[in-house]
Amino acid sequence: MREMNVGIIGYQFMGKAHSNGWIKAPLFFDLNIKPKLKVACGRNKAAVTSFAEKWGWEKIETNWKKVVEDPDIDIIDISLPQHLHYEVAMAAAKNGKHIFCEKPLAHTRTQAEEMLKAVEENGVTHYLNHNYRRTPAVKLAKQMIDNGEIGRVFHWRGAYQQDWIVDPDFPLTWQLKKETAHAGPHWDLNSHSVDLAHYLVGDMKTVSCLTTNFITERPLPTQGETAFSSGAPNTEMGKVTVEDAALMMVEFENGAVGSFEATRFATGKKNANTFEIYGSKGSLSFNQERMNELQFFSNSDPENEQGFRTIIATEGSHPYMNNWWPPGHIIGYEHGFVHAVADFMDALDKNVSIEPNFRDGVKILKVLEAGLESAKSGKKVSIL
Ligand code: SOE
Repeated sequence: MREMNVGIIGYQFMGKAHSNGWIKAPLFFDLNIKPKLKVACGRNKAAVTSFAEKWGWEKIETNWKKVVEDPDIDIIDISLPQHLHYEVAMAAAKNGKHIFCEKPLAHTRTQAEEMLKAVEENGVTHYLNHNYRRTPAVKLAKQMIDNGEIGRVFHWRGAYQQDWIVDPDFPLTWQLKKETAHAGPHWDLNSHSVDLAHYLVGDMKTVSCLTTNFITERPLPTQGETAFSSGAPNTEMGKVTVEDAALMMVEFENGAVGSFEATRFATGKKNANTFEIYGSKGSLSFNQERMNELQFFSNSDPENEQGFRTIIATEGSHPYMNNWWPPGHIIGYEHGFVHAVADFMDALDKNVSIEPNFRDGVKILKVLEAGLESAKSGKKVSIL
């Protein structure tokens, strides 16, 4: 079997999720090209060495420039926080590497546009990892909408709710500072919801948005502290420079209207990436916390039997499912990353593009940036 060498840059939460994808995809999917876990890169030598040993990366590197310039590497996996995507992606594209990039695409829309130009000019395959598109229930929703099963879409209602910073003692990690995160849940979470809305409903033309902060100062992080692991308490405080919650309303080009809510203050909601889509013939509703299920209401059901029904999206005929287990043997969060790798390798094999990609990433950041502009001005903003 043909192989392509992968160099991964970043080794934390997404580094693990992506590594699992590179490992599992050729085991569960019939791929013509197999990804080879060649080099893992990170600044902390001890940490990246232990990551590479655990996940089976052949060697390590502490300087990302050496990885993107290495003629032996075919694919660069950018598993870094988004403020670091630009430099790596630009260099990878110039060196002719295919790119598998974590979301959101970039820190700013301008960077994203330059990144798109670079990958197109260099003719490399580019993928942006909005992983939820490849949840079987979401893919099924897409098929049902395309088949006209809910008719003309009137409403999109998206809410992405988490609660990991409700505690005022939660430290000021990189996600809470403008210089590293650009914005708060509006960038981190609304980027996913806007991607799903683009995928399922269509492009948007205007946006109105408000953002707010509940906690404006937090303890500075201590050594080794990250968003997902706590360290020793710190009494030194720093300013939160991104929003804590963002609420957005949009008009779609096809006449539908939509709302988005992104927050890290929805106490009790851990990773509730939800949407509801209401159409002329029926409706669909999804909650990532119950990701194997899709709720479907159909006007075509006999009137006295109508109601939302739960489709367990695990039948072999549901997208991706025939590669996994018998019906009812549900799958999880990590499977979306495996599906993404399988589709990415397939796109490389067939020399076709894959979605979402950097073009979609630019489109998403246009919406989000218009949202921030609207939140600042208090006015409705056109997406240009
Ligand atoms: C943290 O908010 C986070 O890990 C996001 O960055 C991911 O994109 C999302 O899928 C889960 O939550």
